[in-house]
Amino acid sequence: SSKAQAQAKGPFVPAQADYQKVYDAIAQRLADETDYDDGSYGPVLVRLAWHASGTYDKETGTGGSNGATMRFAPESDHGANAGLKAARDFLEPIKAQFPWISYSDLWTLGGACAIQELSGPTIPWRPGREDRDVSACTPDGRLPDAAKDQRHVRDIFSRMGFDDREMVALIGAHALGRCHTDRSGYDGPWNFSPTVFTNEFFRLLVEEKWNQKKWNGPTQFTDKSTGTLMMLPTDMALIKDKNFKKHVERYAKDSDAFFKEFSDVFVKLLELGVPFKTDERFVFKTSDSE
Ligand code: ZEM
Repeated sequence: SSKAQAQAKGPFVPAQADYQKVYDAIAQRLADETDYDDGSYGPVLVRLAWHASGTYDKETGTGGSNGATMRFAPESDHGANAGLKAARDFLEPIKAQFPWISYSDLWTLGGACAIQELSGPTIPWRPGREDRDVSACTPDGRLPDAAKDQRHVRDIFSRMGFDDREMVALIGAHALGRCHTDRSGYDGPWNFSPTVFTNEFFRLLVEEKWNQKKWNGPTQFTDKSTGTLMMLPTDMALIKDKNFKKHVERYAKDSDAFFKEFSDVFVKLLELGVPFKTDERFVFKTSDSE
């Protein structure tokens, strides 16, 4: 029919199965490329998705994952984004294989895939972000500064539209990955399994004794038991502030609550400011379930 012909000639409209192929390609590359950091690009992919999204300002509606403006200077050169080229480059072969996906969808899908592949909760994901040009770059200073205190954490995350509980849940992503002296200036991982998504960040925060590290670098904290783990000043703020601490204690005891609440708030983070045309979210199969 003429309708079928028109559809055949129209632009390619990807379906869930097409996005699952992208997910699978990212998961396969994560499994293949183990010669990096603690053996996985997963943590830095999560950080890319977070920094792409965490520039959102609810008052002006600017920033957020829509646009993928971190491809361009000045945003790529913002101090907070140091090291994220590793994550962007990791995803380039995926973009080449699936040229129809926008960078902004790809980077957020990369974060969702990494969380799931590193044994974290399911992250339902919605397509529809469109890339924007350099003029949409956000000003420096929208992402949090690890040297600061609870007031700063609240200022930054309430600008995105999050409440205390959501802020604490989100920062639980520090179960993953590590700090690099040549990126942020800080050094070390938050726990002993930095490539597995767990509630260990919270458990260690409440159960360990944390002392200020004696070194020439920026102020950070180290665990009394082994001296090999780290906390940032903003991480310590989560137990200094009693409204934050009650959620830290809850997540330390209840991994299921953390997984559920993290998933909800990470989905929200990845969608801030995006003018979606559809309400439907996709739940992707992990590599071990297929
Ligand atoms: Zn992070 N984060 N982050 N974070 N982050 C680092 C690493 C990682 C803060 C911060 O300054 C830093 C959230 C919130 C906050 C991840 C995810 C999320 C590093 C180390 C710093 C300094 C960077 C380096 O040297 O490579 C601050 C101040 C935060 C809030 C107050 C939220 C929210 C996240 C996701 C939901 C992840 C996964 C990493 C590990 C990256 C890697 O390369 O291993």
